[in-house]
Amino acid sequence: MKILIINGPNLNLLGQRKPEVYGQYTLKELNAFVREHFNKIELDFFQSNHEGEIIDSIHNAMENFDGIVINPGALTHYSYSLRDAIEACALPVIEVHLSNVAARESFRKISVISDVCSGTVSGFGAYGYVLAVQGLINQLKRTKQE
Ligand code: CA2
Repeated sequence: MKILIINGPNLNLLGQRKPEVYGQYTLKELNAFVREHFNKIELDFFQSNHEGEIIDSIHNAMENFDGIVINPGALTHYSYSLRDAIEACALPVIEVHLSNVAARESFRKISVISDVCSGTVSGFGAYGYVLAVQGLINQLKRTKQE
């Protein structure tokens, strides 16, 4: 089983500012934390500050991965191109956020991708990525059995 984990704009800054909101881990540490929970699953990690590169990575994932976990950063709240890419890709996609977006500014309460994703995890910090990957694995196993 192969899963792609995508992080969007500004998530390369993790660990440098706002630890009270986004936690202490750098992106490298976050990726290592997620990886150490899954030794039997192939995980690939991609981060970009550019919407088009993220969309390209979703298109390319169709050939090479079984599913995607994505934290699209602020693209979550307004990117219809990202939404279209997720809807068009035949893979299950789980949306993840480090912070509890439902408890923050009103623009963050809006996600234009949630309804084209298979699930959303929000507010559990780095552990949310582990929950998202585990949820995706369970979903993939269930659909294989059907
Ligand atoms: O809670 C999340 O994971 C977010 O997706 C993070 C995005 C934010 O725009 C979403 O509303 C919620 C932003 C990531 C910004 O990352 C920073 C990291 C360190 C310092 C400043 C920003």
